[in-house]
Amino acid sequence: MEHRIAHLLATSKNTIVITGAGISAESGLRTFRGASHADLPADMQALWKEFDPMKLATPEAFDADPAAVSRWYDWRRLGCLAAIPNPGHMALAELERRAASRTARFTVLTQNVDRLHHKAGSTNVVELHGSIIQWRCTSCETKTTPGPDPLPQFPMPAPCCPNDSAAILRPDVVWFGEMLPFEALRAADEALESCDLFLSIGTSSVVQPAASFIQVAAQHGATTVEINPEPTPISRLVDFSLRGKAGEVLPRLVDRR
Ligand code: BJW
Repeated sequence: MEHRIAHLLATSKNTIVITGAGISAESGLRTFRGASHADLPADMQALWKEFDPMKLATPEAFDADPAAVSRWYDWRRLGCLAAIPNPGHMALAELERRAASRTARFTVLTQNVDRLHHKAGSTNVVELHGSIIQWRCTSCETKTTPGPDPLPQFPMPAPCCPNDSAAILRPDVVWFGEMLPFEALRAADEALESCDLFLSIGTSSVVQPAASFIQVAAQHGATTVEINPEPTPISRLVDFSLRGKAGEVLPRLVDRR
């Protein structure tokens, strides 16, 4: 099966990969959901097993307690800044380079906010759920990239708004109930229209609208592949399901050309 998928990767004209937290797990970043792992310490289990998403990842949570939400996101921001891409990220960057050399398209739609695809060298990356590395002013939307030290104050006043004393920064991520960035949705729609190969990697495929992209791709005639160590709601719908870690499966696909 891997041989067949490697062949598809080498010949497709428009590949889309959607990635989720699982691809960054091998870089030491915690997933949100997924099976508990006896071999992992409690502080490496899925985030939503330890934290309540409704108290952290919604605009209502931020309105109710901006200090607590900002502190939690700053803790995660520092973890993402320290993380380095793993062989899964590197393999996707290599597949993009190979696609470019034969004038084929290769797009990474990522739900991840960690910027590890960029660090690995991927250039055509669409951040569906924003970025934790970037923060934005709640008043004027100006974006800013805080440095590598912990934010000194919670909530962090927005330096771009000296005339709005209530303006504070928030992470530039997409919370539950918020719209995805218009530009990201437009880029995803446009790529999906002519997609002939769609890979879903390291995502539980439960969060909308990202979870539905694979069906859109299939409706346009794309071959669909999932790479995940655990079954998900799309496992029975895809053409090929590869059970394994992204950091192990993807380099094998790259090497098989
Ligand atoms: C490995 C591995 C290894 C482990 N290798 N794999 C339609 C129906 C029902 C509900 C809705 C709907 N449309 C919209 C909604 C509401 C909501 C939603 O989908 N809710 C569902 C949970 C039910 N969606 C939204 O609110 C979205 N907005 C929207 O649609 O706006 C319009 C609208 C609004 C209101 C009503 C209707 C329409 C916004 C979603 C924003 C998601 N935000 C988060 C937080 C981002 C900031 C942060 O980082 O804190 O995004 S939630 C969290 O989940 C994060 C992720 O990007 C997202 C997806 O998670 P992901 O990446 O799949 O990770 P996991 O942890 O779930 O899975 C990891 C997988 O990896 C597992 O399967 C493992 O097995 C695997 N794995 N190791 C490969 N080594």
